[in-house]
Amino acid sequence: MSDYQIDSTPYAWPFDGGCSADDTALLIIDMQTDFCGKGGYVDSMGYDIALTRAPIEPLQRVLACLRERGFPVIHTREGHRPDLSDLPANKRWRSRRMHAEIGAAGPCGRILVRGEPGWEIIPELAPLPGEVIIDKPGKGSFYATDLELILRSQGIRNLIITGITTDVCVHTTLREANDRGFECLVLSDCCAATERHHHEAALSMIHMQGGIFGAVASSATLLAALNPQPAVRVG
Ligand code: C5J
Repeated sequence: MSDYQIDSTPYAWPFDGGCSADDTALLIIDMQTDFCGKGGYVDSMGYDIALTRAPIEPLQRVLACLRERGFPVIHTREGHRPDLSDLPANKRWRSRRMHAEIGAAGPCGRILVRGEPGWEIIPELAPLPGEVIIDKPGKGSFYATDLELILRSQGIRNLIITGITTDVCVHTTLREANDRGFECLVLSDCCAATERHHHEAALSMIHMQGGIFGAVASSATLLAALNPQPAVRVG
């Protein structure tokens, strides 16, 4: 497999020179109706879903390119069991205060409950048969899931991280992954937050201390690295 290096900041990613479909996965976090669809959880809390929908188009381009090149794709879904036995009381209390109580009926079914329409991944980014889907009860994709076991079993060392929201589930997953020694690249326009300044701050934090959690690039930069232009001969 060919090796790629991405012209990211604050360093060229990955740190050790190159990545390929053998050791690198695309992780798409929580692109569910509840986070970016009309009548979902984020919409019910009163946020502007134009922000959380912005990554859909760039993500479609990245997904198509990485699928074509054989990179593993892993999707996550945040949600709780229908009996809410895995829903912490403080999470429920907070969501109730925001008028979007987890487990309550809403326009897209019961909010953030597994199997409900709002919990589904949006059709624009639907997983293909055979792609891994991680169901998680929390913000981090490693907490109470088999994600780490799957990554280690497949020899994945590098993660290209995308999805929503940048400051919550993306950042929590990024930090969990970094602590476990996974080398992470966050695609800036393939993520979004419910507030633009939180998105910017979350991306900025990744750059601290020489890339404390990894590196950041745009989808265009990633795609340029994956589709190198042939050199033009002059004269
Ligand atoms: C939140 C998420 N924001 N996917 N979840 O509650 O970021």
